[in-house]
Amino acid sequence: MDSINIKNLEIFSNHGVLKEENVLGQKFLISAEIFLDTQKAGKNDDINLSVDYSEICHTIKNIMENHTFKLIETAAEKIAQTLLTEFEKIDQITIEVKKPWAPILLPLEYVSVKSTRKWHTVYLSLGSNIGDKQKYLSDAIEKIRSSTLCKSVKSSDFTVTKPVGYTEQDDFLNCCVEMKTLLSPHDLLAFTSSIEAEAKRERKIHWGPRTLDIDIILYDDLIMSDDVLTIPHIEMANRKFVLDPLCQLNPYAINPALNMTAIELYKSLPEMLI
Ligand code: PH2
Ligand code: MG
Ligand code: MG
Repeated sequence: MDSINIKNLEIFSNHGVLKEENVLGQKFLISAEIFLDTQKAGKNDDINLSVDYSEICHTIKNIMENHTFKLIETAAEKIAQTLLTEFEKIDQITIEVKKPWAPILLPLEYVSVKSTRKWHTVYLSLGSNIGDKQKYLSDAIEKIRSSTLCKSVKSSDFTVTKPVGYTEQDDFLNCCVEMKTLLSPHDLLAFTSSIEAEAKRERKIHWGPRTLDIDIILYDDLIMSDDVLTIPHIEMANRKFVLDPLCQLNPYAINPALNMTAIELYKSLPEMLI
C-alpha cells in the first residue's frame, strides 16, 4: 500500500501525568505513516485526489495544543481517530508520539507510543419479530449511519423469514449490513448492544421473540472467541436468513474460520433450509 509520511513534527504542549508537565509544557515529536491509494493523484497530478500533508500537520498541531492528555497513548489515539474520520481517503494510519524531555531523572533519547489504527470491514445481521419490525431495522441502520466511527454503511433488502430454532413465534424481518468501522470488536458489540437496548430489547427466551437483534457476522478476516463474543458468528453457516442477505451485499465475503465464501456457504445449506 502507498503511504505519505511525516517525520518528527515538533509541537510544544502540556501532556503528562505530572502536574508540572501540564503547567510548564514540553516538546513532543509526532510522526505519521498515512496509508492511502496515491495512484490516481500521482497519475493526474491533482492534490484533490490525495490528502494535503500540510492540513494533516495543522490538524495534529491543533489536537496537541487544544488538549491536556495525561498519556501519550491518548494523544496517539486521538490523532489517529481524528485523521481517519476527517480525511476520508485515509485507510490506515500509524502515529508515533515521542517525548524527548520525559521527566524521569535519567538520560534518554526519547520515550514514545506508536499506534496503528484502520477502517475495518464488518458484516452485521439484523432481525426483528415484534411490533413495527421495519422501523426497528431502519432506525438501527440510521443509528449506525450517524456514528462518526462507522462509514460506507450499506443495507441489503429486508426479507420476511420463518423463525429458526424456537418456532412458536412470529415471522422475522431480517437484513444484513456492510460497513467500515474504527470500533474494536468489543466496542462494536457495546455499540450494537446499546442500539438493541434503545429498542427495548428484553432477553427472556433464548432465540425467542425480540424487537431487535444485531449480531456481528464477520470482522475483517478475524477469528476470535471469548465469553461474550465469537467471530465469525458461530451459526452463520446454518442460517439462510443470514447468508441470503449477506450474498446480496457481497457473495465473496469470506468466513475465515471455514475458509468459504458467503455464496459457497449458501449453496451448501441443507436442501430443507433453501
Ligand atoms: N434469530 C434467532 C433465532 N431464529 N429466525 C429468523 N428467521 N430470523 C432471526 O433473526 C432469528 C431466527 C436468534 O438470534
Ligand atoms: Mg441472533
Ligand atoms: Mg444476538
